[in-house]
This record gives sequence, structure tokens and C-alpha cells, in this order.
Amino acid sequence: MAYASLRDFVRALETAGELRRIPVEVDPVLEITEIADREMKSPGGGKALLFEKCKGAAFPLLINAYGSTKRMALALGVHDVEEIARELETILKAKPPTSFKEALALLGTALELRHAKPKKVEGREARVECRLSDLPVQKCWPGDAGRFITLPLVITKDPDTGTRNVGMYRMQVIDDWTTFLHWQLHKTGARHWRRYCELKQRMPVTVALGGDPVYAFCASAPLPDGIDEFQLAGFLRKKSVELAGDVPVDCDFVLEGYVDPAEPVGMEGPFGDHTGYYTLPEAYPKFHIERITARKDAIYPSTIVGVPPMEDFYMGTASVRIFLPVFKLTFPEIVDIALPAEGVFHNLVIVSIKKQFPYHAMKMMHGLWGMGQMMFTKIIVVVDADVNVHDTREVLFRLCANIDPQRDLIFTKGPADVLDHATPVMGFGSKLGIDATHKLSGEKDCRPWPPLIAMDEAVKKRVDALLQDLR
Ligand SMILES: Cc1cc2nc3c(=O)[nH]c(=O)nc-3n(C[C@H](O)[C@H](O)[C@H](O)COP(=O)(O)O)c2cc1C
Ligand SMILES: [Mn+2]
Repeated sequence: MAYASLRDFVRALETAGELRRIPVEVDPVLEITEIADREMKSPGGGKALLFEKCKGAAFPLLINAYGSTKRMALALGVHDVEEIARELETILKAKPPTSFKEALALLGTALELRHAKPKKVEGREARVECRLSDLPVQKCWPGDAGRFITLPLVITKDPDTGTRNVGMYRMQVIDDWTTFLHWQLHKTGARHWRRYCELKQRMPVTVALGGDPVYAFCASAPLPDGIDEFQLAGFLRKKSVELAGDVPVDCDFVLEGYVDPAEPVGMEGPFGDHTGYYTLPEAYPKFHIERITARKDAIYPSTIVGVPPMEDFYMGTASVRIFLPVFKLTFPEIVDIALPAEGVFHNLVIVSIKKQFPYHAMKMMHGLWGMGQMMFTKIIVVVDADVNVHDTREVLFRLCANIDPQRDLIFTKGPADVLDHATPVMGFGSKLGIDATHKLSGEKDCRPWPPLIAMDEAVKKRVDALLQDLR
């Protein structure tokens, strides 16, 4: 189902009892964070919050709109994100692709067939001109360098192929017409920018905010370079994204401008980040804005990141659920994957596998480290197929019971999340793989493996009946 606008989604949240309106004036400088953080940390992720009066700004602010399993599904127009995973699995099974990239390319083809390809249209909603200080951009945490736009759709193009990319890269406000663009080293926007630098050409950049909530989810999803996020959006909302230029017509705000490769980079940050720590200042380019327009009824979408659990956990989890069928094509041994909130995406991945041969767990680790943004994963724990990876207690029990540290741990190195402050060098670090599966006879240094204790099914049934009689 497609939402006609962000306002339309707000109505859906309200109908579902998932929205709390805040009618009193609240300051986007720190105060909204304190309220939103309490909400995000309340059981199940609390509710979405609509701040109707933001101090010093002309527009309302929506936050925590994705911050629960239910709201995340609602944003994607389904009851349960697993519906999308199943649909994707059916499409992929029709003509099994041989790689992750091919799988997504096939997805693209499937989308074209169902007319989910973006559609060019003329003009958009009546709009008003504005400047950045009209927007309720948050200063999130006390140590932040300033105000940061946290849910932007940063739209850029590959200068060689013209291929579009939509990435979610935070933007630190410098003044009314300038921001930083925080596209990290490994992201597609950064690759486009490096190419413009080589060509010594001015880089056109358009940033959109709001519109159908599906867009922001797609901008954050780990699609391979070359796959258009708006194509995925069309698939998810079962309706083509209507574009005026490269911007969905229903977006609430549109910021048009450029990055100049001739201009020296500046120091962006610090910023209270996903990691739960501040990221220290690093060099990033400046975005020069030439024009900002807004819908008359515009709502400014925002989020905060920080000590987990936060709203982005639900966005990341939805990505993993939706793309699990794609992972399984390359790795049919995978049963399930979990990225616990405490691991903030890249620190910890737990994967269960149907173990078929000696050292299978090691093959799984290397496979994951070689797949897209999974390359950033610091610790991978592999468990047997019967372990519920979402039950951290069960995982810890098996991990502690099944490993001989010397035998079952592997260390390696590779690209790391640039936000990880613990790595010795930015963007590069060591990795730990823990094989917590049962060991097979072909594996070195292990004795015959004992069975896990479990009661006979027949006895369980008899006892169920017995207890029923007693009640
Ligand atoms: C709330 C939020 C904020 C994010 N901020 C950034 C950021 O500032 N810089 C960045 O490189 N990635 C950031 N990300 C992650 C990227 O959006 C994500 O890696 C995405 O897949 C990148 O798309 P790309 O492969 O098209 O570059 C953020 C994600 C979320 C959910
Ligand atoms: Mn991309």
C-alpha cells in the first residue's frame, strides 16, 4: 500500500493508536531528544511523536515513526514485514540468480514487470520557498557540533553511468544555505563524489525529506551500488514512485544544490552516533543549497541515534528480514540471522546454520564478511539450526557450552565501520568469528559430541494431559 504523503502516514499512525501529539512548544535543541529517547526506550519502542510546535521553526516534527515492529510494518504498508520477505522469496525462486547482485537485478526486472519502475511526472504539489532555519532541525546531544538533519534522502548520480543513488547520510547544518554531507568512505554517495573530484566537475545533489515513509527506509537499506532505491520503494509500496526530476513528488521538503570538488573539505562533527558514543570530527564536503521548497502542509521527519535501543534498530531489523531470502540464495545453509540492538548493526551478528560438513561455520563467517555492508561486522557468532538467534539467552548458553576458545575462535581483518571508535585505524580493524556449533568428527581437536538434553515428546504429551486434568 502506498501513502499519498507523510501526513497520510501520520493519520494512519493515529488511527492505529500509534501516535502521540505534543501540542506544547518544545525546543529542537536537546529537548526533543530527551522526550524521544525516553519514548524509544519505553517497552516495545513507545509511540511515534508529533511535535506540533517546535521552538523557532515553522513546521511540525515527526519522530519515532519507525520505532517499533508494528510501526515499521505500517510504514511499509504491511501487517508483518515477513509478508514482504515471502513475496521476495517467491519472485527469486522463479529464476534463481547466482549472486546477491544478480538477485537484486532480478528484483529490478520483476519490478518493471509490475510497473513499479519510477515514473517521471511534471510538477509537484504547490510549494512554498523556505530556508534551513524554518525547519525544526534538531541538535540531538549536548556534545554535538550543531544541528543535524537525520533522515535525509541524499540523491546523487554516477557521473559516468547516470545511475541514481539515494542514501541516508546525516547533514550537519552550517548556516541557512550550507550543510556537511556525511557520506562515509564505503557508501555510494562517497564514491560518486570521489568520481566528480577526479573529473573536476561540480556535483549536483538533491536532498528530499519526508513523503511516503517507505523512501527513508529504502535510503537506509543496504542495497548494492547500482540498484536504485526508488525501484525498491516502488516494489514495497506496490506503486511506481512518481518523480519530478529525481525527487518523489510527494516529498515534504526538497533541497537543491551542489558540492564543489574544488572547495576544501571541512571538519564535520562531533555527533552522538549509532554506536552510543560521539564520533569525533572528520573531514567531509560541504553541500551548498540553492533552493529549498516545502509542501504547504509539510512535516519534518527526524530521528535520533545514541545508546541503544533506538528507532533505527527497527529499520535495520526490517532490512535484515526483507533481505534474508536474498542471503539464503547465496548461502542456503542459513536458517536465521539476528543483529541484536546492543550490537548496533555492525558489532555483532548471530547466524544459525544447518551444519553439513566440518568447518562449515568458518565458511559461513567468511561468506558474511564478503557480503555488502556485512563486511563491517566485528563479531560473528555461528550457532546450530535449532538455536533461536533472537533469544540472546539461548545464544549465550550455546556459545558458552560449545566453544573451546583456542579451537573455535578465528581472528581476521578487514574494512570496518568508520564510526567504530575502537578500531586502531579509522575504517579498518580486526574481526572475531566464534564457532558455537556442535563439532563433527572431521574437525580437529574434538572428542565425540554429546547430545543436548531434551525430554521425550511422548512424555511431554502425557504430562500436558495430566496437568490439564489437575487444573
Ligand atoms: C538514521 C540513520 C542515519 C544514518 N546516517 C548515516 C550517515 O551519516 N552516513 C552514512 O554513510 N551512512 C549513514 N547511515 C547508513 C546508510 O544510510 C546505509 O549504510 C545505506 O545503506 C547507505 O546507502 P548507499 O549504499 O546507497 O550508500 C544512516 C542510517 C540510518 C538509519
Ligand atoms: Mn545505494
